[in-house]
Amino acid sequence: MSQLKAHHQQRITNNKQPVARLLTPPGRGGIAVIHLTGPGAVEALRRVFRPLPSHADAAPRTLQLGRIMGEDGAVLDEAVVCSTPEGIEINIHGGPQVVRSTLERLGRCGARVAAAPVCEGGGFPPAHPQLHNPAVGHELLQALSGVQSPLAVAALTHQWSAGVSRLASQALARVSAAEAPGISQSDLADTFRRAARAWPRMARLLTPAEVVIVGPPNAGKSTLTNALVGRAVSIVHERAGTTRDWVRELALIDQAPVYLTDTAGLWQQAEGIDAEAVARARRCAEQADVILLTEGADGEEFVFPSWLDGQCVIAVRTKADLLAKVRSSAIEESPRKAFRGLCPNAEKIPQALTVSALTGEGLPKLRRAILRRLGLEGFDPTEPMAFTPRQAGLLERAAQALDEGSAARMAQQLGELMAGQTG
Ligand SMILES: Nc1nc2c(ncn2[C@@H]2O[C@H](COP(=O)(O)OP(=O)(O)OP(=O)(O)O)[C@@H](O)[C@H]2O)c(=O)[nH]1
Ligand SMILES: [Mg+2]
Repeated sequence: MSQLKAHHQQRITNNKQPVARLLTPPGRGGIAVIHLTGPGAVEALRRVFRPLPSHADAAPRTLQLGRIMGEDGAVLDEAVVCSTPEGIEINIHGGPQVVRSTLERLGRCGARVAAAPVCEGGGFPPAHPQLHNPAVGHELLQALSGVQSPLAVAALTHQWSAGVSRLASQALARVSAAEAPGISQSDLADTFRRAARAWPRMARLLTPAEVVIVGPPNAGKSTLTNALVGRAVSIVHERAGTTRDWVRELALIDQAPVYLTDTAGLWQQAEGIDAEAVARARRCAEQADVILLTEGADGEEFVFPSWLDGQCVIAVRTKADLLAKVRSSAIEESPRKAFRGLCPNAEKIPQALTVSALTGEGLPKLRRAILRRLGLEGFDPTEPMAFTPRQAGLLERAAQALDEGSAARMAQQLGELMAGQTG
C-alpha cells in the first residue's frame, strides 16, 4: 500500500471511531472535562457511564448524574454527562489519575484518545511569547492550582514571565553569543544561588504555615484571631472557657497566607470536656510552625510552658488598651494562676509584643514578627526565585558550574530549567 493510501485508510478508520479529547488544561484541578465526539460516541459512553436510576432517561442537553465504571465493575469516578448534537461532555474530577483512568477506559471501549494540545515540557500548551520556558510553565500550572493568595499567584506568574525564566534566558543568550557577561561570573553564580535558596520561602507561600494561638483562658485569643483573620470566625465572650474546639481559618498576613488556629484556654485543673479541650489545644500547638503565646494585660508575669521548648514562639501581651488601668490596680484572676500550674519550669519571657485586638494597636508589629519567623518579611514577588525543588537544584548546579568555569555545563542546567529534560 502506498504511503498516501495508508494515510487515507488511517483517516477512514479514525473517522469511524469516536474521539475522546480532554478540554481542560493538564495538571491538577477540581473538575476535568472530556469531550466525546464522532460516530459511535453514544455506544462508547454507554459502556463506560452508568447513570443513576433517577437520571436514566435524560433528554438531550440535560445533565445526567452517574458513575464512570471500570472493566471490573468498580466505580472509577462520579460524573455529570451532557449530550448535545455537537458531542458528549463528560465532567469528572480533575486529579491526573482520575483523568488518565477515564481516558484509558474510553480508549478500551473504542474511542481514540486525542493527544493533549501540545505536550512539550510536560503539557503547557503555549510557551511564553518571549521566553522559551515550557517546563517552567508546566510547573506554574501545577503550582497555581493549589495557591491560597494573590501574592503567591503574583510571585509564581512573575517567575514564568520574568524572574528565574528571564535570568536563565539572559545567561543562555550570553553563552550562545559568546559575549563577555556584563556582570562577573561570580556575581552571576551568586544570583543563581540566591534564586535557588529562595525556594523554602516560596514553599512557605505555596503551602501556608500553621500559626496557633495559645494562652490562658480569657486572654483574648479569639478576639486576636478575629482581628488577624478580618472576620468574626471565633466566638468571643467575657466568660473564661468560651472556646473549646479549636477554630482554624486562612488569614492573609500582609498578603502572605497562613492558617491561624484559635484554641481553648490552657488551665491545669481542667476536667472532663475542659481537659479534652486543653489536650486538643496542646496538640495543635505541638504541630504549629509558629505559636502566639498570649497573656492578657491583667496577667502579671509572662510564662513559657516547658512543653513549648524548641517551638517557635512569639509572646503577645493582649488588651494593651487596658494596660494603664491594670498596672494601677494589679488584679490577677484565678484562671491565670491555674495556667501557671501548667508551666512547672516556666521561664519568664522578658519581651512580649503588646497588642490590642480591640483598637488595632501593635497588630502591624505582630504581623511583621510572624512574617519574620516564616522568612517572608519584605518578600518581593518580582525577585528571581525557584518555586520547585527541581528549579532550585538546577540553579545550584548552574552556580557550581560557573564556579568551576564551565559555561557549557551551566548552559546545560539552565536549558533543562527552561525546557525540561531533552533527549
Ligand atoms: N479591652 C479589651 N478587651 C479585650 C481585648 N481582647 C479581648 N478582650 C475581651 O476579653 C474577653 C475575652 O476575650 P476572648 O477573645 O473571648 O478570650 P479567649 O482567650 O478567647 O477566651 P477563652 O476562649 O475563654 O479561652 C472578651 O470580653 C473580649 O471582649 C482587647 O484587646 N481589649
Ligand atoms: Mg476563645
